[in-house]
Amino acid sequence: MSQELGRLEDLPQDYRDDLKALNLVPLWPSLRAVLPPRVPTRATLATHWPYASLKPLLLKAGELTPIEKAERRVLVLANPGHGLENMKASPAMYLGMQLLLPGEWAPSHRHTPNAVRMIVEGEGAYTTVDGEKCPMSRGDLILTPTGLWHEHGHDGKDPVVWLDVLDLPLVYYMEASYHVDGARQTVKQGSGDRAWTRAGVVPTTMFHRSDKRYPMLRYPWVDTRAALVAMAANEPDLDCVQVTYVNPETGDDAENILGFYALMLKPGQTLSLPARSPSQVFHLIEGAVDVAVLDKTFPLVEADTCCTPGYEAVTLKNRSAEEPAFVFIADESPLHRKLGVYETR
Ligand code: GTQ
Repeated sequence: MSQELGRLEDLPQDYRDDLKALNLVPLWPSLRAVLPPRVPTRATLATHWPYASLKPLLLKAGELTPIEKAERRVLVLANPGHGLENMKASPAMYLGMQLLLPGEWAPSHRHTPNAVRMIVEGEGAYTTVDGEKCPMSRGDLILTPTGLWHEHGHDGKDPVVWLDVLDLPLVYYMEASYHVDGARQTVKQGSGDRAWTRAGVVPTTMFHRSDKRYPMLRYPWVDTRAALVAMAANEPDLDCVQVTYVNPETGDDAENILGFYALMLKPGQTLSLPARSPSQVFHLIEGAVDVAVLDKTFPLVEADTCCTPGYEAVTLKNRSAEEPAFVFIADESPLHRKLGVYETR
């Protein structure tokens, strides 16, 4: 039974003043707000960022602000429900579209928030993470986990754009967000995406001593896409053709706080995802997909991004009856699971 509770105004002013002077606050006027019945209060609004409208503004930033004046030339995909200045897509997720022009250099640094990059368009750029040079191609996922040095370079001819996904809002909220600048990294031999080329056979640990917490930093899209296509062909009745980006040594989520997935929708398929506690981000790599949540439907075209609040069912519909569609998903599941608040309804 939810009963009307006393309001702040019900208390005598002198009593309220005495509380305030001692940094004390009565709970009961705020109890229902912080513990609402059954469903949490969510500031996250379902929001769509169409790439076609964002891209000219990102290219304009390339003219207006030289890389030296930006360090990272990024337009943040901010959720209006959280206040644009707070730079959140959801409580724990930050999204940014980053532009690197041919010949530009984004210098080495490391920071406490974890990041990944989903490459949106352009060839010839690379990011060096922990000494590993990772070429960037459309659809590739590249990790820059907490504490690892990273810098971006571009030897190609055309602008390169990628989507940054960071757990910055959470780490900032924890008062644990900071960065350190560094010198240009020396590129080391070997790359994780060559060491772990096939699921099922992994380098023998006795001979392949990986003392790395993050052994695989780059997940090439050609491999991820092929895995999804093979999965769909192997199990024609499987509804949710989805893979999780994991640490290939442990099988754990690739990073600690946010989860990353790739989903294939078969031609004409409609997929209903149950209401789950974490917020989600959908980025369309290939095809044409409607994302429906609450009273909104976002008609995603390639390179579009949208986010949905937690505790709501989401329906994905492939608008093409002929071609499959491929979606990159980021969510807050690892965080919710670690905190013990993860739910499916
Ligand atoms: O490329 O290192 O979108 O440090 C935000 C912070 C990108 C990056 C962002 C960053 C980076």
